[in-house]
Amino acid sequence: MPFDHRALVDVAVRVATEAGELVRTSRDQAVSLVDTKSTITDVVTEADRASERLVRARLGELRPGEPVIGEEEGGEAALDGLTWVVDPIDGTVNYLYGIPHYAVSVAAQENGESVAAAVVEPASGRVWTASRGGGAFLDGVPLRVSAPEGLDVTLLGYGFAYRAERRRRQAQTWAALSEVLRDIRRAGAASLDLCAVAAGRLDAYAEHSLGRWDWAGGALLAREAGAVVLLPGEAPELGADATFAAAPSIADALRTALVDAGFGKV
Ligand code: LIP
Repeated sequence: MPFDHRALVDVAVRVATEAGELVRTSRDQAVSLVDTKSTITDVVTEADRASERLVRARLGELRPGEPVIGEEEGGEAALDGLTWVVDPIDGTVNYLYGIPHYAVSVAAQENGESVAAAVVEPASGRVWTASRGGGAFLDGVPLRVSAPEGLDVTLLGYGFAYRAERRRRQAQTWAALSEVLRDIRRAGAASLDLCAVAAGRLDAYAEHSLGRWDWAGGALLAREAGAVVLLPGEAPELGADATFAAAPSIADALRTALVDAGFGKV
């Protein structure tokens, strides 16, 4: 029986909002105990862990029997049916530094494709939502991507890898791209970068080495708002682990410019 995507969005909003409130109110204590993962800059706080524990517990109550994949505890996707994909704090470094630009992202996926999502910003209270075929919204207001006339008036969001030697190569790419674009922005939370594309606050976004949890919610919002979205593995010329989202008016030109700047080889 097909899933009620609208009902799934409501569940995602509910649990992401509850987790976001926990994250927001526990920051002073949470950032006093910080661990690292892949590199010294890849941090995790007790709030990341507590947020994911809360989301898992609430999904277990509201959607019993449906597996969860989370950034901190991992997990396996359902072979047939629904899987929940959770980033308990997307933008953990921002959270650590007290920069109020981070989110809790909760998405439902069927066979690896996002069908419902909520990206909640605890600091501002903004709630980004989308369902497959149902559109994308910020606080209930419909979203539509921008339509820049060319790359010279395109604002691109991006992110750096945690590994220093890859960041050096990425920086060379952005130096080349800065000559052809309006400007570039590095905000530090992939889900919110993808939401920004959906809202036309960025014209495009590109980054390597995201986890499923980073893009699961925001990519659905961007696609539902009309963006061209390419997930890891869908654009080999941009790199096997590239995530790309762009306004249709410049998507093809930007893909070419990224390749010419070496983005696919960093
Ligand atoms: C972050 C992403 C961001 C990326 C960071 C990090 P996290 O996710 O949202 O776009 O540049 O390196 O991966 O680790 O804060 O959930």
